[in-house]
Amino acid sequence: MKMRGADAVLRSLEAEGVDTMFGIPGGAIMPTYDAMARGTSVRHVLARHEQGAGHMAQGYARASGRVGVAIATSGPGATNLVTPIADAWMDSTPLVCITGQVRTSLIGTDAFQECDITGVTMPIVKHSWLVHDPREIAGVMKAAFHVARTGRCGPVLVDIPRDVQEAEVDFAYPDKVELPGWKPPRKVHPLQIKQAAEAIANAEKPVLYVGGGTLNADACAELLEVAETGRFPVITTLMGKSAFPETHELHFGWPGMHGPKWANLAMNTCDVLVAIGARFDDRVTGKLTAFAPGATVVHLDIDAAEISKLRDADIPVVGPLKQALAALAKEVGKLREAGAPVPEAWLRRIADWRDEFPLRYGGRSGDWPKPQWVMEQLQELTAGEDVIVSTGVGQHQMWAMQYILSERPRTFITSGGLGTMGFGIPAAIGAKAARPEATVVCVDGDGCFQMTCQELATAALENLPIVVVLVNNGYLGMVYQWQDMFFEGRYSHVHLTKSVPDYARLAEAYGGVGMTVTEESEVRPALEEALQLGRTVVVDVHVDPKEQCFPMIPAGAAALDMIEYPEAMEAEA
Ligand SMILES: Cc1ncc(C[n+]2csc(CCOP(=O)(O)OP(=O)(O)O)c2C)c(N)n1
Repeated sequence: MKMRGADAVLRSLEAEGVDTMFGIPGGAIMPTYDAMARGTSVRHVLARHEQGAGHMAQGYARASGRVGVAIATSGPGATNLVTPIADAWMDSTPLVCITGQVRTSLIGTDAFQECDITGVTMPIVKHSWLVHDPREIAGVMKAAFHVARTGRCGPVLVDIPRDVQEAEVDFAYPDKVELPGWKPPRKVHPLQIKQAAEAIANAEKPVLYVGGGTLNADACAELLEVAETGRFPVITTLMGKSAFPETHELHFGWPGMHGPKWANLAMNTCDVLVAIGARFDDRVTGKLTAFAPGATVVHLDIDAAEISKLRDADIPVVGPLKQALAALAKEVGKLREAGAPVPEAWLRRIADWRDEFPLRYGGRSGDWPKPQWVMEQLQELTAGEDVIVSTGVGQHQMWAMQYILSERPRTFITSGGLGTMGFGIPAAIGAKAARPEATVVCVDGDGCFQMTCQELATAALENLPIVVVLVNNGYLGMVYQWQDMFFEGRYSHVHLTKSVPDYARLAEAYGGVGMTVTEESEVRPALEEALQLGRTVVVDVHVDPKEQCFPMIPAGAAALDMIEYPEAMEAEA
């Protein structure tokens, strides 16, 4: 069928089953926006900043399991997408970013709004294409979606010059992908599964260390089967949070820098550590050479490059996790039936540690509610409901990890690898677009909020209502905490103040509802109301600015050298 390149882009998105894309128009992408005006079944959500559009596409992808699509113009539009692309790269989020480029005759001439965006993003995409010929569009789009979602998920970029969008082309969407160089593993090796099953089923002190790859692989049901068949304790990373129901008796928290002591004790004293779609990130391991000493490591991952990257794997299992975990559950079941011992004593020991070293915070120390207590109220009010939580980056993110219990897959969406402040609000909007029936809550910090709060207009006007619970301590809290603990209390440029801007009035200016809460007694009613309203709401909760996030493993320290909630603070409280 004859059409313009721009129409071919939209017909390709439709052929891929895309229902929503997020973006902002501009000169070099105008032909494609004009094609939208002429008609497409794909909903376009108009963001207020391309970074917002990119994080929305990420939130959409993480909540739905489908590929997120972001679209922007050349030059500054494209460079504004760099942070979400890097974020998606670090957190293995499937993303197709489409950017306009200056006309092919102008490329390399420093033309208006020219930027070599395929060059800029080279190290942070799985692949990118600069489309020179309109006849390439259909094949490139097919390949882009295929690469983003197969193997280890991640971002790709399709850069399309304006004249290529305008040129006429005979469009046919291919059935097959022609990519001889891209062959992600499709099968797991039965021998690797057998070896893994034997090591795990016979372990005295096994731990399943579950990362975000499990969610990406849609392998949560299979994970549950492995854990329940073998009665293995499960510890989920920040990125793996929600891959396993957190009220399940076999769930034992989150590892690493702000993980509870019981989880880090279990990870670091286990005899068989089973990493499942996890990557031994430094925020999880602390000092690598001191991490889980003596444990036999079984590592399951779709990406062979992760095996023995940081910690040698004794038993590698490379392949799709859904298949691998299903096979592993079967093998473990056979071994259990044949009499392999169930690690009940080990499960009891971890549960005892949990009783002995619970998460702690002090009582009220002054005029403000404690942030952890606010998280507990949010947990109580949302337990059992269809709620998705996104977060910003900082102390509030860690408290959300510690106190909000995720029950269903894809219900906790956060920026793990890149740690991008400003991720929370747009990611929540994208999640709402993917799952309109769910209540979407963004737990944000006052610093993070100010990086992307303009997207509240998008939420209000595009009918994508979200509830922002602002943990407002008036500080760049996590940096304040580090200055307090590691820089002898020399606070340097971390004070924001709680009341500028007036967050509630700002929310109203953006077409939402604003509430300011300064008293403990007001917290629950405000949250209750916000969760019921069905509108975009910002609940600005002024919390104790002195509260810090514990336990904490200082960067580079051994995991077991963690700092616990200081007695002094407790006494003061
Ligand atoms: C874009 C970006 N800039 C800087 C940082 C460094 N950083 C990490 S946490 C943090 C403070 C976040 O403050 P706030 O949003 O108020 O959250 P809090 O820690 O107080 O809960 C900063 C500045 C970052 N992670 N991302």
